[in-house]
Amino acid sequence: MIRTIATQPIAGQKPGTSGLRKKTPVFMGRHYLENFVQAIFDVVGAEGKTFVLGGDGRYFNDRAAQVILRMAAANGAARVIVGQGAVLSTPAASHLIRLNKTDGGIIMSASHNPGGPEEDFGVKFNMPNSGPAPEGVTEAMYQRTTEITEYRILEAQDVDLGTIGRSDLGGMVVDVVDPVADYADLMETLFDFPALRTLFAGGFRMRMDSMCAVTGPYAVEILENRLGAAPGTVTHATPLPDFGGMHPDPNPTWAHELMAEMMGEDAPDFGAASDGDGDRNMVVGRGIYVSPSDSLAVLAANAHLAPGYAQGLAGVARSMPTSAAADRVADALGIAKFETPTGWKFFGNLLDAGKATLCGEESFGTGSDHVREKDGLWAILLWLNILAVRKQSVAEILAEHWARYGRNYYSRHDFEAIATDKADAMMTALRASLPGLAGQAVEGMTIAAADDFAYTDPVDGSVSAKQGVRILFEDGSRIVMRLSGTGTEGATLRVYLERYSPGPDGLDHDPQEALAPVIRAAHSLAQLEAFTGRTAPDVVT
Ligand code: G16
Repeated sequence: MIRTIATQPIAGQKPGTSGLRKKTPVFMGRHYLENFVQAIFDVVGAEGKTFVLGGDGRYFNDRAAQVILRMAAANGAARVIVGQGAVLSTPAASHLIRLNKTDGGIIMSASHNPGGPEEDFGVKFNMPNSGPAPEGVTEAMYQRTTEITEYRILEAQDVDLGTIGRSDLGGMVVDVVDPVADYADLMETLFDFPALRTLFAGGFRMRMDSMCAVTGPYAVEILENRLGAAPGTVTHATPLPDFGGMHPDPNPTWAHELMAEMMGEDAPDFGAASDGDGDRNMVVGRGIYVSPSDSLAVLAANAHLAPGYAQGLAGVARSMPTSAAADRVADALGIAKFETPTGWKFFGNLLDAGKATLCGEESFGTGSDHVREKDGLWAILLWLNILAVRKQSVAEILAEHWARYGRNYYSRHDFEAIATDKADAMMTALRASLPGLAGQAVEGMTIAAADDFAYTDPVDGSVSAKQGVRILFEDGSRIVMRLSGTGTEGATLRVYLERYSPGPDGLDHDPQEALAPVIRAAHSLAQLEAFTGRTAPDVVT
């Protein structure tokens, strides 16, 4: 029986950088999930449609899936394809949308944010192109949540999501599928699996930290089962509802176990980590950390070594705060380059239009046109393919890269859980100061230009303004500041720092040392301590 439940708008259901993310108790509150899901269906329409559903397995994932399925049935959906156990990594969900040509999908994840009864939960909608809904669509969903008066839900028992197979839910088909198989098959089409098997058979050692999150089963299947990496290569391989208390964010701060092993004695040849929902990646060589911006540049320069990209790249896109290292590669290759706002959704049109093949962000996201999400394991496999062909270490590949293109020293400093009014006041003052900055000297560097990044999508002409403050120096150094759109507690200030060294000397400094004057300039220009009381970042990437 379909029930129509009276409800009222709930304030604050505005999707951020990537869907709606809130504290789990908020999401579990009366009508909270239901209102948002109804708003999704009201905007995209459910009648007769097919959707994909899955999540990163965090706390409340299983219950939320049952609610979403009953609401999909009540809203007239024809079919929902669900990952077994209601689990799908974000890139695997994106792939299933494309593979089955569905009308989109709902992904339950708060990505790299911690999970658990007191931590974070999230829901986002992906379009039929399999990418995150663009701003126009998420804004319409938000508007709908401000006027909602009722939602529809089927009265029914839980669907068995633990068993692969087909069932019926109030006339809607529910197909429970293996979450890993199709994704792993896709990877086999892109990379030289025989060469990777030879690499591992030759004693190549790898450590993959799945951080008790969704990539565990994917990484075990692909790396250990299909490629023959030693059993135990994948650590923290069992996904847990609270990620074992870990913060499933693959960066040097949170993936410290991996970092310690890779910097230690007898380190493996290659290390990698992925996040809560499997779309982020961090790669580390023996004794050397690869910044995400450098990783994008190296992948762009070497992608043709993998079969899936042997024909070359149409273009490379990066988010604005990501370093310009990839631009130098694009220029050398004579291919297009794009600079978009933060948020994977901004790459969708470029990928759909065939303008960009590779995309990447400083926030540990890298991907290609094989899906419309960033893809952690994909990036790790592309690195492995490059290592297998070049037969060099990560350190050697980076050194050669910098020698050829110069080095964009780069770091991001995060200041977390700042009181929102203080962070807003700081950004307002900083924005107000922008017109007068050009020509000023700070820390011995002269400011060439300062603005607030605005983006006009080259495909559909949509404009996104206020995407981050940029302060550009005459020597090519750069400071970017913006407030995160994915946090759930106060405001997170992200300070992105970059300085270019053309080489041949000065390519092997510690990034924090190389960036020291840029860091000091950022603090003084934003009056960071005066506004926020903070002097040191909580996370450095
Ligand atoms: C999301 C987005 C990314 C973005 C990142 C950080 O990643 O998909 O495009 O770069 O958040 O965004 P912000 O700086 O606004 O916090 P994920 O992995 O959390 O889905």
